[in-house]
Amino acid sequence: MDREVTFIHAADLHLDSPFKGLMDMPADLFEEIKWSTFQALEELVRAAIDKEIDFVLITGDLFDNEKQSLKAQIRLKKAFEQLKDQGIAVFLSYGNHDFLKGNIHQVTYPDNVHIFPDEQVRDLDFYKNGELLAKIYGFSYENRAVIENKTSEYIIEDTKVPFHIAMLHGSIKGNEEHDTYAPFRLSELTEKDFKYWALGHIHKRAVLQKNPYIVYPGNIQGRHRKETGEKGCYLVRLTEMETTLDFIPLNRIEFYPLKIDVSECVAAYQLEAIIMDSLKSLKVTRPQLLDLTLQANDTSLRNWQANGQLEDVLDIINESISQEQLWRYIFHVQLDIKERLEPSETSFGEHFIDELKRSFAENSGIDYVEQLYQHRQARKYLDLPSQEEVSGWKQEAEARLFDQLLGGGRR
Ligand SMILES: [Mn+2]
Repeated sequence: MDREVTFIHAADLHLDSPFKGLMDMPADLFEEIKWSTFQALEELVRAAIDKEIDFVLITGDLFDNEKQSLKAQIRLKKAFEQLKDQGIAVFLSYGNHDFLKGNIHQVTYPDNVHIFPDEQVRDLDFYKNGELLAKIYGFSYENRAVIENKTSEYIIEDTKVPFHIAMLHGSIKGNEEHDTYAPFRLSELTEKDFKYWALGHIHKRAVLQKNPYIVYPGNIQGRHRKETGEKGCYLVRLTEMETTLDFIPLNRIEFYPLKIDVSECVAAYQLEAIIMDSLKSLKVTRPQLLDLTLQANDTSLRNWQANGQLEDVLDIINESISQEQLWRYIFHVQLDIKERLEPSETSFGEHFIDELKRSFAENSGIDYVEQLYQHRQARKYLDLPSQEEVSGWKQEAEARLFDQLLGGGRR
């Protein structure tokens, strides 16, 4: 008989994320945004019940930080109770954002929830109708970082059990975009006989390999402009013969990058109509936070930004689109101006420009922001930015600086 299990694989819930970067938004929208991680969790529970799955796997970073907000713990407990009512088990491991030693609250979860208790890889049993159907392997972070490779600790002993599933919160060795925790090589995972590798840590969903499946489900709700598009979890069905995977979107609010060409505008007021037209042409299925890029061929746009006219236009647009049932809001804007004067045409020598470019290339950018993050008062409120964030800031600074220096002669 071909036996089967079905489960949901989620990770990086980051419940109660503070969305600090959006605090300037209208208060009612900001409230809604702050609830979004909890709503995504509700969607997850609904999907688990609708699809009548056997269990849920959550591979680390359930909470946004080690303090594990009490609100998040209570919500999570409720979610787990709803799953328990339907006979659905939960297997969870803690990650680098919610490591065990940082936990200050003492909420106890219902007994359908199985937690990996420490940093040693262990296996937990899943029984269905009295049969030991699956073994789930994993570990939890005890401290903020696990830097050693854990793959050698994943060992299958009881080969009579039909399904072996591994949970691992970490990243591929040599991945420089993210902090490398519990680093692994793909070959180290594939050479073992696990049916499925349920990864966590990387917030962008990715199926790294199909035989066996090695999967990052990504986070369940985007939290900033780099976490775009649909976010959710995977519904996985394992039989002894095959594995099927379906993505289920859970996010309540979507970060949406949008590029609009406004090169035909000759006066600032014309921006409004062009932007509105292009917004109207888009299909909206959930509230969106728009990260707008305006493209133009000359620097008038830069001037409209400098004299506040662009901001006025965006305020008017936001006022209108934020009233819609499925609201949208432009929370970030950047300019992409094609025509740049050659260095020789400016008052700056080529040598100076080259020097500046070299300086950007050689500096990571962290030196310039580090002081702020180390400041005694500031660090209470600010989390250290990721490498990705810092390099984003650097790119933006570089673009602005060169636009102003090289476009300066045109004003
Ligand atoms: Mn995470």
